[in-house]
Amino acid sequence: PKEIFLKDYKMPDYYFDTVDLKFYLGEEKTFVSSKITVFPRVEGSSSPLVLDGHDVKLLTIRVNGKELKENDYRVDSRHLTLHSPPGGTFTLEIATEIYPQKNTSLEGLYKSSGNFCTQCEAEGFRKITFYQDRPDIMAKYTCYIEADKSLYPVLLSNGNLVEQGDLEGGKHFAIWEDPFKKPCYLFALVAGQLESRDGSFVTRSGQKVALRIWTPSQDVPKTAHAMYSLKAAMKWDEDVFGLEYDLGLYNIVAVPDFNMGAMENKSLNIFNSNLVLASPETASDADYAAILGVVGHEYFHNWTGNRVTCRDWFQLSLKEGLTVFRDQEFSSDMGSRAVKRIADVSKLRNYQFPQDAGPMAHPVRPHSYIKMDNFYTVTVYEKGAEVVRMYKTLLGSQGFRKGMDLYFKRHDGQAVTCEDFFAAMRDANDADFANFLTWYSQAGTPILKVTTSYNPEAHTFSLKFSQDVPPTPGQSVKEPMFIPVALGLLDSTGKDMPLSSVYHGGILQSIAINNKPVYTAVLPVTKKDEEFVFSDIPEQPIPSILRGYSAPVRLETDLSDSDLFFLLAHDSDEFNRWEAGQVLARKLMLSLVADIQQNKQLVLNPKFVLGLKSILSDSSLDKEFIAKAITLPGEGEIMDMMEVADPDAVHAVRTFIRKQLAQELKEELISTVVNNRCSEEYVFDHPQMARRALKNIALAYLASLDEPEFTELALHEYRASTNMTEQFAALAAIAQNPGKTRDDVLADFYNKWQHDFLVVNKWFALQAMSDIPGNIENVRKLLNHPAFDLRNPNKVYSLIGGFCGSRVNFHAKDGSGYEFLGEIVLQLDKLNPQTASRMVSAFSRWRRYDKNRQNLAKVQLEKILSTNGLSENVFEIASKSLA
Ligand code: BAL
Ligand code: ZN
Repeated sequence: PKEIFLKDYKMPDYYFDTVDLKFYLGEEKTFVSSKITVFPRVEGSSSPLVLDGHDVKLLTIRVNGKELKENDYRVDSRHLTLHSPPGGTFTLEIATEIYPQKNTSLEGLYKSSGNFCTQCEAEGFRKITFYQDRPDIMAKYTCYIEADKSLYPVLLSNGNLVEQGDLEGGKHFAIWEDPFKKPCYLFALVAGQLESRDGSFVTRSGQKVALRIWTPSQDVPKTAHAMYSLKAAMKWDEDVFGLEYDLGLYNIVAVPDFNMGAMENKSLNIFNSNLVLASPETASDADYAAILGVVGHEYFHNWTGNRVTCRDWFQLSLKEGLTVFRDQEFSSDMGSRAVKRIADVSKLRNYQFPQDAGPMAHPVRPHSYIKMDNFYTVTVYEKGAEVVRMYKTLLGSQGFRKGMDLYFKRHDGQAVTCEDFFAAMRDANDADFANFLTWYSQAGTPILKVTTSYNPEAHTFSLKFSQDVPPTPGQSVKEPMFIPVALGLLDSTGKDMPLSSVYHGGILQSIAINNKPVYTAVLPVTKKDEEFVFSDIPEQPIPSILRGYSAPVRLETDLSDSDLFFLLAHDSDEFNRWEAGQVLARKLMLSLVADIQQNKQLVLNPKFVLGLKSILSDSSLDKEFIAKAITLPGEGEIMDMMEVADPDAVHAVRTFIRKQLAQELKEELISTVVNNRCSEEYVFDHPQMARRALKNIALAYLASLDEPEFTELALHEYRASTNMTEQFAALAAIAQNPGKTRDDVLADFYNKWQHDFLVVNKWFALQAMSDIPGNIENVRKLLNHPAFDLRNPNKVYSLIGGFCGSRVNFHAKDGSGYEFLGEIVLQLDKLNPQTASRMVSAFSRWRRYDKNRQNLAKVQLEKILSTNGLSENVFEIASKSLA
């Protein structure tokens, strides 16, 4: 396999102006013709034109209407090369044949539940026809679709429907025209038996937009929340960024077989069903929130991704980091900002930090790839969003908006780079971003250490920062990063102190805004070692550092436990209030892990219990915040902080603390469950969701005790629930403990929901993730369950992905978990390389474990790599993991 490098980027020799596509959809094969207006970048040049193509059969090729002879071109398994094009603008016509019914990779044109659909990002268009499949080729498209009318009554593509009609032989056609130039990765086609929920939106300039969400007819009632989310997103983008929708029609189609979550094709988004369909009975609050966020995300791409796109795939974060940031902000504004921030930072820590510390570590803008699909990662998306957030932290809301406005003014209709975004932010604000660009080029999570000291005579408070970026594959030496540190100082009553100036680099600098002191200052840490000294600090403060998690770093402070308990009780920054509790919990868990490894008796620090008790009983706090604050850090997060990860010890410690807390806070937890029952009709709003979140976590704690009283309580909640959030939480609470009750309730749940594939996926995932001993046998059985199908990505993510998330069973000492994954990856790779490569990633951090586990995992990786016909996707992950 060939590695592709950012440094080798070259402008294309040819551009495309217009593209007319024709699809004749059939049951065995589909005929595709394309007519492209091509012009050379340098007038008169007639260098060879190389088109990409994969699993496409070439029928004919014409230049300016004349069919080419065999020695005018060359076709191999991946390319079609025209040796000497005419040397000016010319028309290229290509006729091809493809086989969507046989396409299990779910890239290009394929069938999902009897309907045709497409997925072209990143490089799927080459599975439809020969093309320059790269994002800097932007053209205007028309699309003619012809198909059997009874089998495929709905025919959709990008842009506006300009004509449709019936044809002989029971066929019909539709012609779509997209007035906006686009790269081919945004092309889409859907044909099938679908019905729509219709809505409309009037933009602030008065344009009426028809909104349609398409699904099989029985699912239309479950699209109300997606429609609500779409309208909310359209309004929000106008209000916050001044961005309007630009066509008269916006389509969303839900399909059950989809590799990703969703795809932002121009005016024809295609979604994985689980991110569209929701009803209170079948979808949880988390599903509702995900739908809101992803419908928003795909809509926001219309400007950040579609109108302004990426020059090449290395720039992916230009659109994805920015669009994730935008969807995070949208969800924050629609719900609770603090809770959303906590959830996003938890995701970063649990998934991105491990990636940044492992063999697949790559910068937000990678330097190279073998298969681009492998770089749709938490680093490009979530760390990329943190990078965008730092611009906003440094510039403020208004400065950030000025930067965005300039970005669109300069680049609308263009394919650009991360530097272009950086330059727009800088130029719009006349800002000095020093070494900020290293966030795009250096991988690894920076470690930021801070030591503090108070001088009671001089009334000064000093913070000395020191930063290190750990080495990552291919990058052994790192430069210092630009780290914005948002900081507040609390006085002895817990109030924020006013801050007006700080000594930095020997100069007294004002941090006041409009001559008024601030309560949170943003300190620009740009060097390896740097000191900031606040003056006029009348008493020893407790510093609240990295408020709102102002930079994606690992922070190490000299705060004592009592400082942390103080922040947990008083910090006005809710994120840091939660964070103080998490720092305490991480310290506690690590020290208990050391105890267990030395066979010491485990004892829980009573101060920790009291700290959580006061949070749990504080009625002034938001209920979802309480739920987050009493949730212990994940096992992965703790293992990540250990020299050698010990899944058994970490699991035992987390289980011990949970049970101990449940025992000692029993009364509070019982009243939390009882007082948060509610008979109101389900509404997706923050107060109701917060209530359910708190009740559900309290129930989970109690059920962990495995006492009949609480099993009964959980059973009662399971039976009494009228929505999936509470029903599933009660099921999960019961399922913690092996035994007959667990088996009965799991069977009952399946019987109730077997007709609903999305709910059945939850049922698979719950069992797959279970930590009950020897669960591998159950997972192997579920592989043969009639509802399971290796060809459906969601089912794979639920059962196989879920199993890999169980620290104890996936990492079983006997290697049974690794062996299972090894077998599955090889089966899956033949069907769907993208899904197989996501699964094989579970092996990537094998070096973090003990020698025995290392050997067992290595054997599986070696076996995978030595298999003939392995996909580039799996090859890249497996080979980098072993390197
Ligand atoms: N562009 C791929 C799916 C998404 O990030 O929206
Ligand atoms: Zn996206």
